[in-house]
Amino acid sequence: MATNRTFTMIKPDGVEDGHTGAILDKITASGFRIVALKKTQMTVADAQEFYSVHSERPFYGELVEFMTRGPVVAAVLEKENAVADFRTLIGATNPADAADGTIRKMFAKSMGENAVHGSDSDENAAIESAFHFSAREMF
Ligand code: 3AN
Repeated sequence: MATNRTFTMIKPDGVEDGHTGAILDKITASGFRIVALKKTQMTVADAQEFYSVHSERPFYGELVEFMTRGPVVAAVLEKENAVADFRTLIGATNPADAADGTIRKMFAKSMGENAVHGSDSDENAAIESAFHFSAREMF
Protein backbone atom coordinates (compact mmCIF):
# COMPACT_ATOMS: atom_id res chain seq x y z
CA MET A 1 0.00 0.00 0.00
CA ALA A 2 1.17 3.53 -0.77
CA THR A 3 2.29 5.56 2.23
CA ASN A 4 -0.19 8.34 1.41
CA ARG A 5 -3.10 6.29 2.70
CA THR A 6 -4.69 5.87 6.10
CA PHE A 7 -7.55 3.84 7.54
CA THR A 8 -10.50 5.10 9.58
CA MET A 9 -13.66 3.80 11.19
CA ILE A 10 -16.61 5.85 12.30
CA LYS A 11 -17.24 4.00 15.58
CA PRO A 12 -20.63 2.69 16.78
CA ASP A 13 -21.37 5.89 18.75
CA GLY A 14 -20.82 8.10 15.69
CA VAL A 15 -23.01 5.86 13.52
CA GLU A 16 -25.77 5.52 16.18
CA ASP A 17 -25.88 9.28 16.69
CA GLY A 18 -26.37 9.90 12.96
CA HIS A 19 -23.01 11.61 12.41
CA THR A 20 -21.82 9.44 9.49
CA GLY A 21 -22.63 11.99 6.78
CA ALA A 22 -21.23 14.96 8.69
CA ILE A 23 -18.00 13.11 9.53
CA LEU A 24 -17.47 11.93 5.93
CA ASP A 25 -18.18 15.48 4.73
CA LYS A 26 -15.57 16.89 7.13
CA ILE A 27 -13.06 14.26 5.98
CA THR A 28 -13.50 15.00 2.27
CA ALA A 29 -13.65 18.77 2.88
CA SER A 30 -10.25 18.40 4.56
CA GLY A 31 -8.73 17.04 1.35
CA PHE A 32 -8.94 13.28 1.83
CA ARG A 33 -10.09 11.14 -1.10
CA ILE A 34 -12.20 8.09 -0.26
CA VAL A 35 -10.42 5.01 -1.65
CA ALA A 36 -12.78 2.44 -0.06
CA LEU A 37 -15.92 2.72 2.08
CA LYS A 38 -18.31 0.30 3.78
CA LYS A 39 -20.75 -0.01 6.66
CA THR A 40 -20.05 -3.23 8.52
CA GLN A 41 -20.49 -4.86 11.90
CA MET A 42 -17.46 -6.35 13.60
CA THR A 43 -17.79 -9.62 15.51
CA VAL A 44 -16.17 -9.99 18.94
CA ALA A 45 -13.37 -11.99 17.30
CA ASP A 46 -12.87 -9.23 14.71
CA ALA A 47 -12.60 -6.53 17.37
CA GLN A 48 -10.28 -8.64 19.55
CA GLU A 49 -7.96 -9.10 16.57
CA PHE A 50 -8.22 -5.49 15.35
CA TYR A 51 -7.31 -4.15 18.82
CA SER A 52 -4.94 -6.99 19.81
CA VAL A 53 -2.19 -4.41 20.44
CA HIS A 54 -4.30 -3.21 23.40
CA SER A 55 -5.05 -6.71 24.77
CA GLU A 56 -3.13 -6.09 28.01
CA ARG A 57 -4.74 -2.69 28.66
CA PRO A 58 -7.44 -2.43 31.37
CA PHE A 59 -9.98 -1.01 28.90
CA TYR A 60 -9.61 -3.83 26.31
CA GLY A 61 -12.82 -5.67 27.26
CA GLU A 62 -14.81 -2.44 27.30
CA LEU A 63 -13.30 -1.44 23.95
CA VAL A 64 -14.22 -4.76 22.30
CA GLU A 65 -17.75 -4.61 23.72
CA PHE A 66 -18.20 -1.03 22.49
CA MET A 67 -16.80 -1.65 19.01
CA THR A 68 -19.17 -4.59 18.48
CA ARG A 69 -22.38 -3.06 19.83
CA GLY A 70 -23.42 -1.69 16.44
CA PRO A 71 -22.21 -1.10 12.91
CA VAL A 72 -19.14 0.95 12.03
CA VAL A 73 -18.29 2.75 8.79
CA ALA A 74 -14.83 1.72 7.63
CA ALA A 75 -12.87 3.69 5.05
CA VAL A 76 -9.48 3.93 3.40
CA LEU A 77 -8.44 7.54 2.78
CA GLU A 78 -5.80 9.08 0.55
CA LYS A 79 -3.96 12.36 0.91
CA GLU A 80 -0.36 13.49 1.07
CA ASN A 81 0.89 12.79 4.63
CA ALA A 82 -2.40 10.95 5.27
CA VAL A 83 -1.64 9.25 8.62
CA ALA A 84 -0.35 12.36 10.42
CA ASP A 85 -2.83 14.76 8.83
CA PHE A 86 -5.76 12.50 9.70
CA ARG A 87 -4.60 12.21 13.34
CA THR A 88 -4.55 16.02 13.43
CA LEU A 89 -8.05 16.16 11.92
CA ILE A 90 -9.55 13.72 14.45
CA GLY A 91 -7.87 15.27 17.51
CA ALA A 92 -6.79 13.83 20.87
CA THR A 93 -8.02 10.40 22.07
CA ASN A 94 -9.85 12.13 24.93
CA PRO A 95 -12.32 14.60 23.34
CA ALA A 96 -11.89 16.86 26.38
CA ASP A 97 -8.32 17.43 25.17
CA ALA A 98 -9.18 17.63 21.45
CA ALA A 99 -8.59 20.93 19.66
CA ASP A 100 -11.50 23.02 18.40
CA GLY A 101 -12.64 22.02 14.92
CA THR A 102 -11.40 18.43 15.23
CA ILE A 103 -13.79 15.53 14.60
CA ARG A 104 -13.53 14.27 18.19
CA LYS A 105 -14.16 17.76 19.59
CA MET A 106 -17.27 18.00 17.42
CA PHE A 107 -18.69 14.47 17.73
CA ALA A 108 -17.04 12.40 20.49
CA LYS A 109 -18.49 11.82 23.95
CA SER A 110 -15.68 10.30 25.98
CA MET A 111 -12.28 8.60 25.89
CA GLY A 112 -13.94 5.29 25.01
CA GLU A 113 -16.77 6.54 22.78
CA ASN A 114 -14.64 8.84 20.70
CA ALA A 115 -16.45 8.72 17.35
CA VAL A 116 -13.57 7.80 15.03
CA HIS A 117 -10.49 5.64 14.70
CA GLY A 118 -7.41 6.76 12.81
CA SER A 119 -4.34 4.62 12.06
CA ASP A 120 -1.20 5.59 13.98
CA SER A 121 1.39 4.57 11.36
CA ASP A 122 1.71 3.72 7.67
CA GLU A 123 2.33 0.10 8.64
CA ASN A 124 -0.84 -0.10 10.73
CA ALA A 125 -2.83 1.75 8.05
CA ALA A 126 -1.93 -1.03 5.60
CA ILE A 127 -2.74 -3.80 8.10
CA GLU A 128 -6.05 -2.22 9.14
CA SER A 129 -7.11 -1.49 5.55
CA ALA A 130 -6.42 -5.12 4.58
CA PHE A 131 -8.42 -6.26 7.63
CA HIS A 132 -11.58 -4.66 6.22
CA PHE A 133 -11.04 -4.47 2.44
CA SER A 134 -9.74 -6.71 -0.32
CA ALA A 135 -7.45 -5.23 -2.99
CA ARG A 136 -10.31 -5.05 -5.47
CA GLU A 137 -12.38 -2.91 -3.10
CA MET A 138 -9.74 -0.15 -2.94
CA PHE A 139 -9.62 2.36 -5.78
P1 3AN B 1 -6.33 6.55 19.36
O1 3AN B 1 -7.67 6.01 18.93
O2 3AN B 1 -6.37 8.04 19.59
O3 3AN B 1 -5.20 6.11 18.51
P2 3AN B 1 -5.41 4.55 21.26
O4 3AN B 1 -4.83 3.81 20.10
O5 3AN B 1 -4.53 4.84 22.45
O6 3AN B 1 -6.06 5.93 20.81
O7 3AN B 1 -6.65 3.74 21.84
C1 3AN B 1 -7.47 2.99 20.97
C2 3AN B 1 -8.90 3.13 21.43
O8 3AN B 1 -9.02 2.60 22.74
C3 3AN B 1 -9.37 4.58 21.56
N1 3AN B 1 -9.87 5.11 20.31
C4 3AN B 1 -10.44 4.48 22.61
O9 3AN B 1 -11.70 4.12 22.03
C5 3AN B 1 -9.97 3.35 23.47
N2 3AN B 1 -9.32 3.86 24.68
C6 3AN B 1 -8.08 4.35 24.78
N3 3AN B 1 -7.80 4.72 26.03
C7 3AN B 1 -8.91 4.42 26.75
C8 3AN B 1 -9.27 4.54 28.13
N4 3AN B 1 -8.41 5.03 29.02
N5 3AN B 1 -10.49 4.14 28.51
C9 3AN B 1 -11.37 3.63 27.60
N6 3AN B 1 -11.10 3.47 26.29
C10 3AN B 1 -9.89 3.86 25.87
